[in-house]
Amino acid sequence: MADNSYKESDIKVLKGLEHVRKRPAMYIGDVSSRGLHHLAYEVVDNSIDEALAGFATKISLTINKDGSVTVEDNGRGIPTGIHPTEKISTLEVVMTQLNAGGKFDRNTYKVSGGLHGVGVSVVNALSEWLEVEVYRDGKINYQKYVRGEPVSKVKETGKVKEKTGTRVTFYPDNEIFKDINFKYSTLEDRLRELAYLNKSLTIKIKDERNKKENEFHYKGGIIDFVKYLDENEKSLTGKPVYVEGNKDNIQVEVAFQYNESFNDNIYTFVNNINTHEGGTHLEGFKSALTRTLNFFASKNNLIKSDKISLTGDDFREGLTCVISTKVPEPQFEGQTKTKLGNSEVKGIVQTVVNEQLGNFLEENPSVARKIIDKAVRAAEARRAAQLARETVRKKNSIDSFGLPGKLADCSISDPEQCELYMVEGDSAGGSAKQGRDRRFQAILPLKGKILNVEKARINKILENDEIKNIITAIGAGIGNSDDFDVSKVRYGKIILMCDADVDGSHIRTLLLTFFYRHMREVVDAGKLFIAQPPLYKIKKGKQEFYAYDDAERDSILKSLKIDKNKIKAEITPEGEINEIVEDETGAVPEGKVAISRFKGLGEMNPEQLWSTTMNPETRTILLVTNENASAADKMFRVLMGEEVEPRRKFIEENAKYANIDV
Ligand code: 0RA
Repeated sequence: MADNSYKESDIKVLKGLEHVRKRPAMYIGDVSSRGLHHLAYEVVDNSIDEALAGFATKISLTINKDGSVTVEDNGRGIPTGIHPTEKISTLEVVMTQLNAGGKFDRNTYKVSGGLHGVGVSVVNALSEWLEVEVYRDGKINYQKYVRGEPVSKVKETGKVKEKTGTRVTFYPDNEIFKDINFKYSTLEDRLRELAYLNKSLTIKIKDERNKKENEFHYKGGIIDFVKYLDENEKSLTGKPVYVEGNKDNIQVEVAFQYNESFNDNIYTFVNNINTHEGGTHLEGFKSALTRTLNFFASKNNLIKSDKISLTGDDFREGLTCVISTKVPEPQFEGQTKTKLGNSEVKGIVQTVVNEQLGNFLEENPSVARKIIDKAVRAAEARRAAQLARETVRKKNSIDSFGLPGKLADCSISDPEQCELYMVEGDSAGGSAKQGRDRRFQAILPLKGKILNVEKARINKILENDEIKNIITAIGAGIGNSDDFDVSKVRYGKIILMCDADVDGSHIRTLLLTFFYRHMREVVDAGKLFIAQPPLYKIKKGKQEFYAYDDAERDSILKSLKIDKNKIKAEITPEGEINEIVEDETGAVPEGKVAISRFKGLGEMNPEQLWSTTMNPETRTILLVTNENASAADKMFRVLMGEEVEPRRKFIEENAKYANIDV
């Protein structure tokens, strides 16, 4: 598809779907794995619209053995009669014409905005093939398409009793998408979220490739969502507080509770779309929460010291909240078009929360006291943190350029070209300092395990030396919008380099937790990466090879025409083959082969570290992304929180998929 000779001026008007194939990113954001999954969401969204209109109650998604995806609902079915102006089946119009679905206005709260609601025809255009079956008026109607073009007319292929609905099966076009492999867990996270947001719906997911399946139906809706997010936390409020209301066709639902952690987690949705950047609904909630709780506290004389004033931040410590709004004509703003702009929504949310939360506090004074107590402790910690921040700042202005002594900085000053390697251990740090390209690569060695920020308040975090070094090396502050400025980050890439063992993965998780909780903008900006050191070195004569996993090791052995079962090898309990046959010069005699497993980065000399893990020409680094914020949040809480049992279970269930080796 990539046609480099194409210029805007060459072709004035492209027919709808042709344009989708020329410029897929304009419709689905990008053609990475993210865009691929967006295809499935788009089809599901059409079924969700049918549910929001009051007609569908069940939706199922199946990843088929061949890698195609089927989405089926029990709605009215896409109309199949002849379209009044197009003179062909309406089904064909909906499937092949851009934005045709919109003309029907099936419901007030369409899932549209941002990249949502581009229409099922976009999915069709970007699929190698797509089949649709409509169950309506006692008949089955069917049509197939190849890259968006029908290969036959709409045909009646059978009869049904009672049954109505729509079934779409599509196989993404690998001329458009490099990777057409759907990830079960990614789709599962989104479908679970949709089931929480639409309490009358039952959503099933099934993976025919490996027989995984799940079914989601939550009678309690977003109340259940909050409980799920806080599954491993102790609730301060007993059960979530729930408020709802509507005005001028705008519907508001909020569920929240407090737990004993120090994080705040507020998820906001408009017409089922996660508004990552917040907006007017969030503003309305925050201001009502602060006002109502402060009012209750002062009315009941709950703040003993007059030195303390409680701010919004204090009232959000330990808060887990889901805000779901339905807005007829949502305006989306912000960088990623996920910020609600409609100003009228703020007042509506504010009124609903003020009134109903006020009543709740009056009726549950002991819960109210607990919330206020927690906020008071948060305020005290916030004051201590301010002092700690000032000492960090002062220390910076005294040291030369304020950078930590352990940091070996790079010489180029343009941040975009620079990389910061955060390296586990002083010895690997030393090798990295010698092996690096000092023009653009900086090294910050980290001593042992950094503080688990999941279990510490901000003042304690700021007292930690290792964390202070990280903050000053990055140079953009710490925390949310006010205290962190992503434009000041001193490096284009921040690369975590840890050993490929249990301790290494623990340290990596601690670092990821720190970035996720306290420098989320670094993650969102796509600046955080994980280095991939090799696991094995294979030597034959003077030749050396590196393998990054077992499969690569085996394929190297195969290309050297060596049967791994025939080498006289020692296989350790970890499954490693350990036969090292080197002479005093370090060479291995021809025919013989040496395989060694790197136990840690420190075992590699500077040249090896450079050529395998740091040289931009040859290394592999993994970008850390945050696809689904609530799923990521839950993962960190499970991995780093207080409770041991859920952690063990999570790791057992995910070790195969998530590259977490324990
Ligand atoms: C247009 C009009 C009508 C339904 C749909 C589209 C529809 C589309 C999809 C896509 C997936 N599932 C769907 N279910 C329905 C309704 C027209 C009518 O019957 O009045």
